Amino acid sequence: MNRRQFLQTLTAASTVSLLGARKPGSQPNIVFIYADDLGYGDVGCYGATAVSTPNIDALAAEGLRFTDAHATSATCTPSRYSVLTGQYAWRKPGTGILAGDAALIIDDNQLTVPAMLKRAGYRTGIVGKWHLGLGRGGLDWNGEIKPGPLEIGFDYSFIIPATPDRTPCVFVENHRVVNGDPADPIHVSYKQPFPGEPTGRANPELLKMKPSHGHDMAIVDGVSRIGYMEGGKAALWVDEQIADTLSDKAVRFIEQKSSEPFFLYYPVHDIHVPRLPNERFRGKTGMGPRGDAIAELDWCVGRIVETLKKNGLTENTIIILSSDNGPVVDDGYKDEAVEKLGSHKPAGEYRGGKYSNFDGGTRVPFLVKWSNHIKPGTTTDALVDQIDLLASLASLTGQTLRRDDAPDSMNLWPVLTGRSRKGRESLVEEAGVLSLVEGKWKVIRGSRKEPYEAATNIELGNAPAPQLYDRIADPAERHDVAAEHPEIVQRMLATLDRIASSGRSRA
Ligand code: NG6
Ligand code: CA
Repeated sequence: MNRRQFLQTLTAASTVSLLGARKPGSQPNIVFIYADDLGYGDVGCYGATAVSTPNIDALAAEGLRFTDAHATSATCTPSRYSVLTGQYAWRKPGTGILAGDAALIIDDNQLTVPAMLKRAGYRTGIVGKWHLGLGRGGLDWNGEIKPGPLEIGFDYSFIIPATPDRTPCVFVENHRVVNGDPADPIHVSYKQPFPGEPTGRANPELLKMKPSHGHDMAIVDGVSRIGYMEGGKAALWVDEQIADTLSDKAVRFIEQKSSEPFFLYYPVHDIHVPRLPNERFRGKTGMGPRGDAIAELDWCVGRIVETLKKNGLTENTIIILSSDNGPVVDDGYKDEAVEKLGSHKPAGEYRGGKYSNFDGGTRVPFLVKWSNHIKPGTTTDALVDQIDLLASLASLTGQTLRRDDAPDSMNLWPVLTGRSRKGRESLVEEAGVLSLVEGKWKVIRGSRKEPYEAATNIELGNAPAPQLYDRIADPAERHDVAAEHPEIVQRMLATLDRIASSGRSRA
């Protein structure tokens, strides 16, 4: 450790203990807005011009913008699992994209962000997309739905169980389906259709938005989904109203009077498919529903900022915004996203997108705003990962983690607040295979998987031999230099194996 690093560590340590020593009630509130499938280049403050995102841009203008921040995975479930538990999802089998009837994948004994903050005296809530499974298998949607968010540390929960394109298409508030009707019980299956229920495959004439691939099972609100369901007619959501419903619940959670600080995890449904923003946003951009969903997302962000302001909470609330994986244009519906994309670059200058081993899969917008603590309008190229939120927020709230808690989460609180530029030295990214980023290098493991997916038109970045990219000279990962540096490839693959076999990456 050189002198500068030593001083940084010292400053970080003393700040943490000072904050930790604050009296209960003076801790800052935390809102984590987690967009779905929002790409690096999809918002104004990261270069988009075809869509305007004034509220998201304002977070950047008043806070800190990261240019090398990552989701741990190029798809939803593993990223969300990693954020909440501080453990790389790939360590645990069964953490790929989950069906809507999957069991909860977080164990009872795992520390989570909400459980950790609860320990520090926070009131904790989730409003939005869950996608981490519910129950223990064979769940009865008409009874008590648990274990779920409340069992892993949230005091309040209002969720979309899986994704907007997966059944069941109902909200679950705490342990119950909202507007569930015992006279019209809900059944869900991912194996076979229910007799008498129309499907996208058999009844395309009933659809207002047609699938381009997959998504030909149960029809809800004129849109066919993944998975089958029957019953619960009064409980079914209307896609065009999801943003309003969720933002109402988020506002209500913030405005609840209590002496405790709050943590709101707000995983919004935009801009995942099916993209059906409210009519207020229709035509707001020239990019069709995908662009209009970005406008709706921006409105959701604005509503949170407004609510904090109205309640005098602006100064004492940290807002963090990011996305669970990179962008996809055609994710299974004919919604004009491809036709109307124009020159917009959803992943910015990066290659690939959602599902991809290339950086377009995991490099995402990441903004942190905290008035009077973070210098407005700053940008950092420090390497950070969303998985670091757990250890970082533990440090903010003066808590020490046990060795086995959140084994891949690093305390980067000084970096997340702009007091240090020294981010991670390395990180593991998960897509089709694992990649290791270390300093300026990134190695992608070799595999026999498809290099390209025709349905989504995404370069997945799989290749039989390991690939090596220079992230500084070649951020778009166009020139594989593995053949020129076999020793670096071997060393990095050995490091990756060591990180995998040791079960942890935090020292
Ligand atoms: C894929 C779906 C895609 C999306 C994704 C999960 C098909 C053909 N594609 O399997 O539409 O739902 O899963 O997205 O069904 S995520 O953001 O939740 O990871
Ligand atoms: Ca996603």
